[in-house]
Amino acid sequence: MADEKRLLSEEDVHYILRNSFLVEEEMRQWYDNFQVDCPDGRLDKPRLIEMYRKFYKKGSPEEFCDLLFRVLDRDGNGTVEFMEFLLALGVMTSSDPNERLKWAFRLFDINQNGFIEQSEMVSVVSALYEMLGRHLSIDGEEEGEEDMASAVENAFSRMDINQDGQISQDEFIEICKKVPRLARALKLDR
Ligand SMILES: [Ca+2]
Ligand SMILES: [Ca+2]
Ligand SMILES: [Ca+2]
Repeated sequence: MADEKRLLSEEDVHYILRNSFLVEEEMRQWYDNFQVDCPDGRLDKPRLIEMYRKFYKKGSPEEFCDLLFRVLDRDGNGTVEFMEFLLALGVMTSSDPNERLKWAFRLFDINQNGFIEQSEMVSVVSALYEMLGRHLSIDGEEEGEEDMASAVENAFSRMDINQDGQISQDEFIEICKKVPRLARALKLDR
């Protein structure tokens, strides 16, 4: 516990327990993992990419990590502190699908204007393609890169319920719950 004070104050611990679905034991476990990967208590972008490379050996996770890092680094100081990491983790492992989808929405809303534009969806999906080595399935079938644009267009228009050319958070959450296969393809499902 003495060591943990470097990364987390008691106040932080209470904040996370109050605001996430993590229990204290899980938090301590993640603390140990985080410390192995990031001995200085901070995660920078190259290290995040390194972590993802271990899981996606055939793909290139750089682009995706770029997008992910932006969401993880809440205060935008260029590194992900353990606290920020835990907050994201708390949401991603939440048992409440609304919380998980709200988090995913932020990943898609790259310019943070509160809506997902089609170009943003293309960016995120193509980053996923790159990471997975171009084996992403939107409608149950494996698709090549040339199909990606039309698959995204299709997904986008299904999500854009009021057809105003952009996807609001409500539309996003509603359709992801209604069409779990779509959510799965976009890696929003666990
Ligand atoms: Ca930060
Ligand atoms: Ca946007
Ligand atoms: Ca809309």
